[in-house]
Amino acid sequence: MEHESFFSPGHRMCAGCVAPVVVRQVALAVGDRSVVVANATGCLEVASTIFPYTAWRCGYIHNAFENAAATLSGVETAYRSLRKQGKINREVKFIAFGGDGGTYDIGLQSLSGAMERGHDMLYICYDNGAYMNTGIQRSSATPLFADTTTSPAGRESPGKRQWRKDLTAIMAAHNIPYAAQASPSHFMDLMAKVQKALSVDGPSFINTMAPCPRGWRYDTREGIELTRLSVETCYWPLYEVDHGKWKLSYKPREKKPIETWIRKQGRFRHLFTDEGQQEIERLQQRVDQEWTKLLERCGEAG
Ligand SMILES: Cc1ncc(C[n+]2csc(CCOP(=O)(O)OP(=O)(O)O)c2C)c(N)n1
Repeated sequence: MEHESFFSPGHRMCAGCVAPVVVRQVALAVGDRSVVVANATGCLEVASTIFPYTAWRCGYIHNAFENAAATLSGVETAYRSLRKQGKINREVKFIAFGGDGGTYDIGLQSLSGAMERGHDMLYICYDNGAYMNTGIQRSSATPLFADTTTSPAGRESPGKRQWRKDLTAIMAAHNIPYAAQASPSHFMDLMAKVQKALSVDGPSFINTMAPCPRGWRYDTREGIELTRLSVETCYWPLYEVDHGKWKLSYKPREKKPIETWIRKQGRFRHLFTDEGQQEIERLQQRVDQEWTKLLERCGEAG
């Protein structure tokens, strides 16, 4: 018999939003194991728990924007104690979901603390590249040159001026048993990564791409295609760091130019002018540099 997913349809995420696709894929990988989910404030939480309804068919905690990992640390510790006392006999898995604002930026210290203390939990960031829920403000995950409400493109500025923070590498630097980057376009890979992350003893982290039609300004049908192009252009490479060992999960047969990914997004429209060509080249150079660095880390260079 098919198990019931811990995330039900009928939530109120926007049409074309990829975050719920990610959660469904994670739920498929989890199967019928018992889970407790902690969810940082953000689109996923706001649109899936509109009182008196909820899309979550599991133990679910909504907490402040910045402390999903800290909250889950406490719950996981209480669980270990109750298990020791023989008051709980079944196995429970702990999963936190946070957007990039709640993970890369404002929740980073609580996440870092939870990872360093070694709590047995999986933290999943659904990275849509901005604070989408509150009106598309830039985050440290926003790509270089993207137009957002707090990094507006115009005569004075080409959009966001910084490259995105490499959060997956920062998590790997915590020397946790498992860290990975995934994309729902490669769902078998994403689900295998969730399985691995849940099987390790201790903390694990998965960073997954999750486009937002409002913030990226794309046709609602194209969300998954955009995740695929982010991987094929090597803007969002798929890899894992399993007990310290870096491993590439997927190598595009032919690396596509970054232009194929940004052309489909309204937040980069300002680059498609004569002057913008220079910026597109800078973007390409940075993607190439980061890709070479990753190949070296994974022992795939040359
Ligand atoms: C300490 C604090 N600052 C700001 C807010 C307002 N706030 C709620 S959700 C949100 C943005 C969430 O962005 P992100 O984590 O990227 O998730 P998304 O909405 O994009 O899914 C902000 C700024 C808050 N709730 N708490």
